[in-house]
Amino acid sequence: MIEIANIQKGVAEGHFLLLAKAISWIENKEVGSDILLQQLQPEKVPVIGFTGPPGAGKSTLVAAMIEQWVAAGKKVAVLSVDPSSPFHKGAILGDRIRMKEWYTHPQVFIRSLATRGHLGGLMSGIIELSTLLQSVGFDIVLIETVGVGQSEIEIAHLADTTVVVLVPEAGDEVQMMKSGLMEIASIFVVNKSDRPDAASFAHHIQQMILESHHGAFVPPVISTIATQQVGIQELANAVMEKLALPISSQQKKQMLMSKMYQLIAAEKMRQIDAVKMEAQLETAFAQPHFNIFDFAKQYY
Ligand SMILES: Nc1nc2c(ncn2[C@@H]2O[C@H](COP(=O)(O)OP(=O)(O)OP(=O)(O)O)[C@@H](O)[C@H]2O)c(=O)[nH]1
Ligand SMILES: [Mg+2]
Repeated sequence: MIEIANIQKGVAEGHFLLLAKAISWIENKEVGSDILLQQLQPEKVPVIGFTGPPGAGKSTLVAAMIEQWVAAGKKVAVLSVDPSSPFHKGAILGDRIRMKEWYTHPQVFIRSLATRGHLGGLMSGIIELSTLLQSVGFDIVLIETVGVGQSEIEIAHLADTTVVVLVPEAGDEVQMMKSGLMEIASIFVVNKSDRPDAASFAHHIQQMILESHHGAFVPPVISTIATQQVGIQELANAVMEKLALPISSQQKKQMLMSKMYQLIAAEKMRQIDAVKMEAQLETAFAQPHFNIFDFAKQYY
């Protein structure tokens, strides 16, 4: 059994071996890992999501943000999530380079999560691990997700603040924003602002926000050049301003509800033996009046 107090002690001293072990333990659903989760008492540690299309510069931005917070004496944890497995290897190798100096820093813990190897689903894995990180002495938890589609929107429901990273040449992403990203973004970043047309792209995003946002909070649009540290201070300020805004109990409840759905769905799915189901399905499908709803009932 891994004791939370011992993980906390390690984090306080800048040793993350036990934390890494606990994470693998939770990921693999080892016996006793559920008890560890049930003992967690998360602090009010902000969870900040960075999301956007592959190669937008999320990791470079995250690395730059880490620098800001480390300089301010904070302990930072990063979960790097890649639901689109084909990019996975490349992304992690890239991150190793992009975040090189932070992999060994005593104030920084970085962990990559792959879709596979998560018994019970990626989303519930993120909920478990971010709650663990909030409970063992970090001041900030960052979640980087590559995504074009539903996954990043789901992840946004788990974060207190979501930074959507776009690049000037984004075309499809802007289309996609209309169908969901617009609602979940707390802050828009136009990274790679060293590229031509960056200013007009940022202006375009601004227009879209003004046209579609009806709430009291209007997400800011921040232009950055992550590789040159341009706009990083502004981004850090915007994140802090967003985090300082009060959250209604309704919003809190919604976040918890969304987490509950993920946890329950994952647990239910974990109980299903896919190999057995496939075999049963094969037999059932061969019958003349196969009906999927009738077949599914045995799993409800
Ligand atoms: N010109 C320019 N290049 C940048 C900027 N920010 C990042 N890059 C480069 O863009 C490439 C991708 O950067 P990453 O930080 O790995 O992007 P990412 O969004 O984390 O990528 P994935 O995790 O693979 O989706 C790298 O070669 C960076 O050096 C920028 O502001 N300007
Ligand atoms: Mg990355």
